[in-house]
Amino acid sequence: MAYVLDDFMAKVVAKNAGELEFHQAVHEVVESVIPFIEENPKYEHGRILERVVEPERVLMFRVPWLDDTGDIQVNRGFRIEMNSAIGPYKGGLRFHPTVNLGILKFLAFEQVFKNSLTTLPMGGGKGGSDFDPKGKSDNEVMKFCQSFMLELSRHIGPNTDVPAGDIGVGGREIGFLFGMYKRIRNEFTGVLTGKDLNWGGSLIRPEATGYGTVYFAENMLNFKGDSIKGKTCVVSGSGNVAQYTIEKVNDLGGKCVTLSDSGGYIYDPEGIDAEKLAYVMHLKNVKRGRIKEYADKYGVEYFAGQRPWGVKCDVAFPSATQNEINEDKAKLLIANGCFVVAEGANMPSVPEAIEVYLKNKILYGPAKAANAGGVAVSGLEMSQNSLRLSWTREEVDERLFNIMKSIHETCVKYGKESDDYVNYVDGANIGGFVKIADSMLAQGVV
Ligand code: NDP
Ligand code: 2IT
Repeated sequence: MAYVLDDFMAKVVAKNAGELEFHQAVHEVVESVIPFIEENPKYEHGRILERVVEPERVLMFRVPWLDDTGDIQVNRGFRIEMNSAIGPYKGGLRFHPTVNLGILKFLAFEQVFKNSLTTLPMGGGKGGSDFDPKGKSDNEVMKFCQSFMLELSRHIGPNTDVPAGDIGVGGREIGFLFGMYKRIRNEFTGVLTGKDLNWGGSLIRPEATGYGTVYFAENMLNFKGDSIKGKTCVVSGSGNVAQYTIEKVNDLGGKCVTLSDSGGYIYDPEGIDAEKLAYVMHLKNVKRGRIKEYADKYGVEYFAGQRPWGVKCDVAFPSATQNEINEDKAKLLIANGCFVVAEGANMPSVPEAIEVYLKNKILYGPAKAANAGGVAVSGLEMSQNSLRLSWTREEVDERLFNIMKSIHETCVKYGKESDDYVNYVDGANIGGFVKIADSMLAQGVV
């Protein structure tokens, strides 16, 4: 009997009550792959869909730590080990007060298909905590990371589960986590990615998500005989992904005019050049300040409490968080001339916004394809750790570039419609699914 989307989703919703973001992520994938499964009934016989929406393992744990006043704080820690069909669980850690089980399950689910698209042998996972690093001292962040790792270290390992960064987890946090893992296990291994260069990190890993997203946009544009050169781009967020998106857009001759954080956005019509970007990196990565300070420094406008989607542009790079573009904002982007959306963030567009992109046949690169460069270079970091050597910047960048090209080709293969429009949503979902599903079939009922 063929799958019916609504019936399948009703079961997922009943079994995972209240996990709205997880439902949203599953719905998008299942909608794409049901027609493909109808043509390939072996996947239905193998109950791949039923299995793939059920995490292999969910870990939830208490994270107690002492703050600078000597008071005891308690956070909740998570690791979702979603799917290991094609490799050890791999995916980031998010530290943000909004983190809950449903958000991490959506992220882990997306990660499974994203990692499959990279061509590298990585399963999917995600973790994190409702800990808020904002406003905490370095000492408090370290105390938290150490307590978090005390429990997490029982469950991870270089051949089992390899976490990395995400929102609120950058080089500083990876350092504290790595130090504690090493101390607990008395092992120097590639158990985390995004490490510093001095202790096993890879060149280009900090840049990889932003660079990769721009490479993906460039691939979509090249496919249409166009390029980023001369394009005006709108970027949300001002963290790791946003920063290196701007660096690569500048490299390729485009111009980025916005940045945001949870306080609001800045609009710099002249463009955020290398010098201004260096200021942003210092502001955000060292001073840990607010994006409003950019407006004060460079005399540009700041829009408190708003997102940048009303700014006229050719290309949009949402690079902050999930569900940051609603239906109205998608319509506004297109009305203002935007014809490329490349998602650096995970699931930044609500389903109704995606419908608007597809109906208007714009170039829409969904997150699991467009932002896969980050985890791809994490995979390259794992390879270098296993080989106990380091590749050059050029070598890693070239591999990243080729991986993004190959992801684009996979999307075209599975997503090209009869009028030649490439539906990258179907392309990424089906392209990511095939390898997982075939591997699960080959490995039996596990
Ligand atoms: P960072 O923590 O470096 O930066 C996050 C940025 O997004 C900050 O500017 C932050 O503002 C803003 N932001 C976060 N949450 C919200 C919110 N609820 N509302 C408004 N703004 C918000 O994270 P990254 O740059 O690493 O991650 C950004 C996105 O990219 C996420 O969706 C992440 O999952 C995705 N991603 C990251 C990868 C990576 O390698 N790092 C790989 C693939 C995807 P503020 O400081 O005010 O909170
Ligand atoms: O969402 C993501 O792909 C990441 N946060 C990066 C994960 C990783 O393992 O590098």
